Amino acid sequence: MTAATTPLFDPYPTRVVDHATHVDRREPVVWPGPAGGPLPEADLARYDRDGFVTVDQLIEPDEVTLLRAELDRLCADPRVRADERTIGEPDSDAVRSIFEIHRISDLMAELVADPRLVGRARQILGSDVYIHQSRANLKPGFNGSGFYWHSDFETWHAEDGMPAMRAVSVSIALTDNHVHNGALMIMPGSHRTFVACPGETPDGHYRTSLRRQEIGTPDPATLTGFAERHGISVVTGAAGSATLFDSNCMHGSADNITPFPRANLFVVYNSVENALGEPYAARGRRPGFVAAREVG
Ligand code: 6CS
Ligand code: FE
Repeated sequence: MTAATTPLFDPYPTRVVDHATHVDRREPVVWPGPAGGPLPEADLARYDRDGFVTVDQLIEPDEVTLLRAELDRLCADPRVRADERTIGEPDSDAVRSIFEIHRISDLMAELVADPRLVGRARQILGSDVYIHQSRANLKPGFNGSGFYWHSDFETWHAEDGMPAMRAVSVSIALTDNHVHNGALMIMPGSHRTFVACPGETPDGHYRTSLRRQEIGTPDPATLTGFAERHGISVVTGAAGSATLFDSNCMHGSADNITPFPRANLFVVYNSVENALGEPYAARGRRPGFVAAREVG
């Protein structure tokens, strides 16, 4: 087996200069592939245009109840709390995220393999898919911290060696996502521009970036221009709804200072044609629990 190597040409150079630069997206958003899938044409068109689409009640209320109880069970389990895949809140001992949750919980494993999710991912990516990353973001009431503006692809390209923009995130709301409790914010249309970020990737960056990301985030001037050009959509939805968003959407979410948790399950499906190589802008690979390297 030949060692994976990073090609000499990098179409999306990032973290190499001290200022943000823009590169037009090279890949399709909705990939051609075997026809058919659960998403109606209108949803595919909206996803192509905006970079995201929301599906009301993708999962049923009784499923939500079971998944919420499972999440509570995991958060109360001292072994889970002590696991390196569990990330704490920066300012409290509450849980911020549990990564690779589909390998920790059988119930979550069942959900991420559900055709209601996988079928939509295959339809958008035009190929078979595998799970690049899964996580629960708990965003508890009163002290659930936010996620600063970023493109996931910028990190997955720079730090995980993801070659192209051919991955989709599915966010399943396990609690009601209101405008006020830290809902996902996406700049519609931002997925069509790659924003290279300043700074150099520190060794072991994930140990800090998963708690509070600084490297791999655009500067305020760039974000101001993007927000003026694209606007900002606040993605709300009842528990059980889902949002599918492209790997390169500029997105973030605010702190949650309300009593109402915003607990979402995120699954990232990557095309089997887009398997990870060596990082494009980091000295070492990230661990498998944030960037899976087995495609099958
Ligand atoms: O670094 C990552 O892979 C994670 N960081 C963020 C802020 N979003 C995507 C992913 O969970
Ligand atoms: Fe993200």
